[in-house]
This record gives sequence, structure tokens and C-alpha cells, in this order.
Amino acid sequence: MSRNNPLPGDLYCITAEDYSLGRSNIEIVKKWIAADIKIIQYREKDKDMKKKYEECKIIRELTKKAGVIFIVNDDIDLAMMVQADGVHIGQDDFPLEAVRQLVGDQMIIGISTHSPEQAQDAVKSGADYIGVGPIFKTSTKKNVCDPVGLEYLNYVVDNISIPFVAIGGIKEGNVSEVVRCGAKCIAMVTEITQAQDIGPKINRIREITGMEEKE
Ligand code: TZP
Ligand code: MG
Repeated sequence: MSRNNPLPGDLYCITAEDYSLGRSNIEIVKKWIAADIKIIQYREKDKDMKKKYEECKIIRELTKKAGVIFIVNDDIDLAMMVQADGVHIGQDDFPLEAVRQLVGDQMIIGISTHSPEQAQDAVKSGADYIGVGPIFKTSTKKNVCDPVGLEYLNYVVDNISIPFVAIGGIKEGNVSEVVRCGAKCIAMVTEITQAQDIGPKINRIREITGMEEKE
């Protein structure tokens, strides 16, 4: 795990228990690890802190054993308590520089961005990677801004030097467009959490995109 190069050229998987066909986050994470997913983000907006802490403790154990990067969304204290590899923040969270001061120099910090200005600011503030999206329309995230489309993704590919992950409304059926723009790391939430057959789904997406399939 390295702050310089935190994102694999592969899928970036994010939990969403409400959209997981009744399966728990832990069950889903185990399936991702079995499918050789290399980065997992814990994202749960509506659970209480105690529950989140318990789940993150387990996910930290599982990811550590498997050598998988573990990122916690939003909750910097939670990320630190469970010794996650990183934290992912949004534009309305604490300033990135302040988060860096708190978490120290080992932890990965990712930040969601929706415009060229935000991407430039993220680079200046010392982000280790940026989220780029929502590329397409999504109803997974509440209060999400309008899709930024492939235009902003193209801007990032051409102008931003730090790693980035494309996110938002990306599905098996449109992922090739995103890859064609130059995205190497792709986040999908519901397309994967809602798949009945998660392992085969992941491998189908890898085949379409030319990402590596598990042997
Ligand atoms: N950030 C930007 S869009 C989004 C997040 C967390 C949700 C993406 O979910 P989906 O189901 O892949 O559209
Ligand atoms: Mg957030």
C-alpha cells in the first residue's frame, strides 16, 4: 500500500448495504476479496457509529489478511480507530489540509471532485487521489450533483497528474465509454452490490474493460 499509487487499474468497490439484495456488508466484502478486488471503501450513510465501527473492524481484519486497501468514507475518526489505509472525503467535509494534519503522513486521503477547479484544488491540497463524477446519472448517492459527463473525465485525463477513480452511474453496459476516455480505476456501487453473482459479474466487467481477470 502506498500513498503515491493507491489505485489499482481495476474496480474500486464501495459498500451499500441497502442495495445488496439483503446480503450484509461483510458477506459482500468477502465476495470482493475472493474476486481479487484490491481496494474497498466502506460507505454507509445511515448506520449508527457503533455499528459502523463493528463492521469496519471486521472489514479491516479481512482486508489486511488479503492485502486489500481499505478506505473509510466520511468518518475520519472511524478510519483512524480501525487503522484503515485511508479516508475518502467530500467537498463539504473538513478541509483536506486539516484532515492531513489529523491523520498523519501515512494515511491515503481521497476526495470527490466534480469540476476542473475542484480537481486543481485537490492537487494543491495534497490529495492522494480524486474521485471524478458522477459520470452518469445515479440515484445511489443522495443530494448528488448533476452528472459531469465524460467531458470532465477527459479534462482530468489530460490535465491532472494524481491518480483518479471514475464514479457514478457506471454499469457493465457503459463502462467501455469510461475506459475509452482513459480511466483506469473505476468505481461501481450498485452495479456490483446488486449483482446476484458478484464474482462472475466482476470478471465480466474486467473482460469488457481489459482489466485483469483472476486466474
Ligand atoms: N459518488 C459520486 S456518485 C456515487 C458516489 C458515492 C454513487 C455511485 O453509485 P452507482 O450505483 O455506481 O451509480
Ligand atoms: Mg462524504
